[in-house]
Amino acid sequence: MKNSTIKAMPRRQWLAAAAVLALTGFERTALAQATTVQVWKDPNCGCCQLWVEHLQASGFKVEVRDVGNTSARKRLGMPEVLGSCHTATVSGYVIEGHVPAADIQRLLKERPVALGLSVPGMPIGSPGMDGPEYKGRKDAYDVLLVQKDGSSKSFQHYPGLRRMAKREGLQRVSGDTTTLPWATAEVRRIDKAAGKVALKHGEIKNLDMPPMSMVFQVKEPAQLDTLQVGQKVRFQAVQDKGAYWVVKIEAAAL
Ligand SMILES: [Cu+2]
Repeated sequence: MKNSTIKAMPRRQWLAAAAVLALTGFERTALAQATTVQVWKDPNCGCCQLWVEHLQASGFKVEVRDVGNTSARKRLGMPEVLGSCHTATVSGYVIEGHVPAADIQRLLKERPVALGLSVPGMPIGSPGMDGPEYKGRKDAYDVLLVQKDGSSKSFQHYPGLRRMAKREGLQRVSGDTTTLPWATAEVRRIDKAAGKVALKHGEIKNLDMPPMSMVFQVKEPAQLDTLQVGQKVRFQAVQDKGAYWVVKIEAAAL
């Protein structure tokens, strides 16, 4: 009878859902292994590499393009304001920044209509930004579900492990740079055409960023003219539009 066919549908769907839930961790990993993630990143980005390793540990196959992510992000339609240090694609979705593998797996399971996921900036405690140098610190952040028109909403919230009050007054965006503290660094790579510099830097107090190797956009690339790889420098940096910017950089006093 027609009626029983209609009634049987939800049950069949329920059984299919139950079958997915019944998969063991090993089987889920095997499913993920069939999935390839393509990642565009800068070769000097340490936290990007750690994120790649996080994906691999979660069972994804990862193909890395060490050519930077700015043009890939633009081509793939991920808004710059939601930008981070690396851009990826997986099964027709765009993944920007330090998105946890679990959220990518959920995205691929639920397959919502969307451009993809983004974790703008580089929140400490997100996968790849969770090394020993952060001493277990976890800041609150959202994984955003991003639509093709650039709109976004929270896909998953991570509450973080400590109160944010202490971080009030941090100068994260550009503004008055005269009061910015100086940080020290060694120049690792200079890309004047792209307006970028890779720095192995000490603590950046106003960004609450511990010592690490990072690629920065440079507000005034002419400042790179006199610098050389291996040189000790001092610099001031801000966070703006999902990227880290050097607003001033110069040779460190000897
Ligand atoms: Cu990063």
